[in-house]
Amino acid sequence: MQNTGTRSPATTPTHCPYCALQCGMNLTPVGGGTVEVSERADFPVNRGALCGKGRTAAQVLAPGVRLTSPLVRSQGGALVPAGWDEALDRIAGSLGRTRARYGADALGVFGGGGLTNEKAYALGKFARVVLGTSQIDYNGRFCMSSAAAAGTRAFGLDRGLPFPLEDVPRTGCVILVGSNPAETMPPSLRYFTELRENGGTLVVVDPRRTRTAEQADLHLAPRPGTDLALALGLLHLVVAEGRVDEAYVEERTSGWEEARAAAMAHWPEHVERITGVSVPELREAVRLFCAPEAAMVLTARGPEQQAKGTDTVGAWINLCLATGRAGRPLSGYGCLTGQGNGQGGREHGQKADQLPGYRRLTDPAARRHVAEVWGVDPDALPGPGRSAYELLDALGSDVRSLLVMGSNPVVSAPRAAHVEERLRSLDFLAVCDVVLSETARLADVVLPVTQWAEETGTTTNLEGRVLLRRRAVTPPEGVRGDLEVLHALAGRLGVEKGFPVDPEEVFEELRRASAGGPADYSGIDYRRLAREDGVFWPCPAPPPHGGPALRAAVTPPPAAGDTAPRADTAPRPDTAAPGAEDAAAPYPGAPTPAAGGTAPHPGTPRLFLDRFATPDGRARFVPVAHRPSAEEPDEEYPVLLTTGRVVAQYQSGAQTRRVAELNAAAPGPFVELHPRLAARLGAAEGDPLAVVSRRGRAVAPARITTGIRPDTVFMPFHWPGEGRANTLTNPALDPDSRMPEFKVCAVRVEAVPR
Ligand SMILES: Nc1nc2c(c(=O)[nH]1)N[C@H]1C(S)=C(S)[C@@H](COP(=O)(O)OP(=O)(O)OC[C@H]3O[C@@H](n4cnc5c(=O)[nH]c(N)nc54)[C@H](O)[C@@H]3O)O[C@H]1N2
Ligand SMILES: Nc1nc2c(c(=O)[nH]1)N[C@H]1C(S)=C(S)[C@@H](COP(=O)(O)OP(=O)(O)OC[C@H]3O[C@@H](n4cnc5c(=O)[nH]c(N)nc54)[C@H](O)[C@@H]3O)O[C@H]1N2
Ligand code: SF4
Ligand SMILES: [Mo]
Repeated sequence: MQNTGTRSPATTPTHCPYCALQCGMNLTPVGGGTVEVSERADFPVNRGALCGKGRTAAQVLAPGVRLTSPLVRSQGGALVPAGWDEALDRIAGSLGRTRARYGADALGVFGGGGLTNEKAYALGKFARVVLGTSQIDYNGRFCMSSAAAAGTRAFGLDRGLPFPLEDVPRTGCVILVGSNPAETMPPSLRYFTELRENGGTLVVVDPRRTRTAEQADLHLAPRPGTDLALALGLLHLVVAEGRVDEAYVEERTSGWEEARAAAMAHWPEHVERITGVSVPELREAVRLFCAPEAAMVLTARGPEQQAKGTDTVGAWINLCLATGRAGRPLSGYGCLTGQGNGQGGREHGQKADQLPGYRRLTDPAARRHVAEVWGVDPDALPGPGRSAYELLDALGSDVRSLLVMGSNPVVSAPRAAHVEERLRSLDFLAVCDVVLSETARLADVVLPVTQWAEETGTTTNLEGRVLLRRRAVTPPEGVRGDLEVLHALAGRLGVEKGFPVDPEEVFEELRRASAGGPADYSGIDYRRLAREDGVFWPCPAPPPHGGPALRAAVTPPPAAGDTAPRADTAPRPDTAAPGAEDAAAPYPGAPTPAAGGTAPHPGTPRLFLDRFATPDGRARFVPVAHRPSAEEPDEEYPVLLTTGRVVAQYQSGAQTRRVAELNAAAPGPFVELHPRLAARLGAAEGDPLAVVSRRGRAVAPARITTGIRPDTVFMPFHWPGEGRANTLTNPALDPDSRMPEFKVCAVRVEAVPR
């Protein structure tokens, strides 16, 4: 329950716009357009703590910083202010013409994991129902998609953390793999310090001695791209040292023999040669992980953003399964998602292969269910489209027009110079953003939208906790919400109904669309979210599900006509409530609502305690073997480049590069390198270095530290221009998740004469 305590009446409790922790904060307008951010101690995830980005987030609400008028490309080629009607007419007219000429799949949509659940849901529906295109994906593909693929493969269900963060300090050991929460989620560091205060141990796996690694009992610094071998080496030792939990493996898993055989092929000495982590260090990690009764493995982008990210996460999951550390109290595998709605953003249909409720677009039952909620013919729903990088790569050829909502790929996509060139080759680009991002600068039309604090909506944090972000301030003149944009474009494209502008109305429809799916939100509503500290999905509605009150909210199908693509012509009778299976637990073994059927479902903070979400209830081992990165160093490109984040900037920097305090703390890109490599190059601290890969060249000052492997350089990716890390990165994709290999490519480093 929220303790609103002594808050002033003008103060609104809400959540940070940025990362997946979704810290609670209070916002108070204090006049003159200024909004004050203050501590909100009652929210359990951050208990009042905020990082610098959160503390300064309200500065981006100021009219001088953000967009307040639509912009259209003039005859002379400049972006000039325009009215909303003109801007919307241009977008709808252009999309309609492209579709008439080239077909619906010539229209692309690129969404974002920062969008609320309501926006992500409406965007996916807009693409499939209004545009009729299969070509939609989003930046979350660049984020946690490998963990999602591996989690689904092993457990039958993907939710970032299968337990709340509050469990972390109470387990015995945590292995943090390629995760730097000291910089990427500072308030969460407390969970790891408390773990150690409670006698637990922390193992950090990172090629760099990060601020997080400095807190660890054991820091393993593998060569970038070798986590798969590392995890296999640990599993090998688990077997060799007789630490397999045979009873658990027998009772709760399948596929152990094959996975065991694969691990046995990875001798510790062999793993040491691949990873650079010594055999004694491997043994120590196994000892720390296996000694206590409970333990966890948490991964983030380090092992996931690899062309073998899915198998890599699979290898860490195998380690958990062999030792009985999944689906038991205070034990398990989890992925720390990244963006504000990194979790919910992947559940409700902006991903190329998914429908709301985390349903698969290729599943006929899922298509029937969602088509019914949308009032369209299931056969009219397009199939799966291209993944994010493949979509960007197809711009200007197969895909001629693009709508971007909530991403800045000019800075954040791999092989960014190529992506920028593809964006420029489009017939038409429309961007909805709060600021004039590098991607918006290339657009034919830019729509200025309202921000987090100016609108209500839900997000789902890294724990699977669905939260209510409340509107706290009035938006400036001239901006409109993303939902209003979709409503207006749908109307102009002939779909008058089904795109409400009220987020609660959208959420009510999302509930029904998600009902019975893996990510079932049907038991959650705004009233409940306003009372509770969030509700963990799955949270099915109590049976009898979908009684008259809920069903009455079904949005009528869009009127048919040649501009209403693929919509069912005959309004569907609002047939019987969904079958009994919809009212049942969202997956076999999930907690069901109390008998009697009227008590609200409490939500599911902890998954898999009784069984996994697979058909037989067993977690699946997957036999995986190490393989090299898509690009290994050679004579021409002898050094490994890895990329990531610094505490004071967020993502492409579109928002945080507009805050003076953050720029002072992190003014620009840099190349982190070891003194030995620096000496070889004759480079001193601050000297400009050129980093050259097969895709391009970037220049940034040297930052010399013994905290990085001598064979590796690191660049943060938050800046455009000369120091853009993504000019260099390799778009080699994971075969399962289609994740690009942001975390490893081969480069050459050269001193640049000043
Ligand atoms: N300040 C800040 N916070 C953020 C964000 C931000 O942009 N800025 N973004 C948010 C988002 S969307 C995300 S996804 C999260 C990301 O959160 P993190 O995953 O914690 O962030 P990264 O810096 O991308 O990567 C983590 C670590 O992986 C290491 N690493 C690099 N290569 C490898 C490798 O091959 N193996 C291993 N094991 N480790 C490797 C890097 O050295 C780095 O320290 O942060 C969220 N929070
Ligand atoms: N080299 C390298 N590249 C990476 C990564 C890496 O580790 N290394 N990490 C990858 C990861 S994990 C991620 S998540 C991506 C993120 O990369 P991006 O997708 O570029 O992320 P953001 O900078 O958050 O972009 C969000 C954009 O949407 C705008 N925006 C914010 N809120 C809203 C809203 O409500 N509506 C609308 N319409 N717009 C909004 C912001 O102003 C911003 O321009 O980068 C990836 N790129
Ligand atoms: S940790 Fe994340 S959610 Fe919390 S204040 Fe910082 S950016 Fe915002
Ligand atoms: Mo991310």
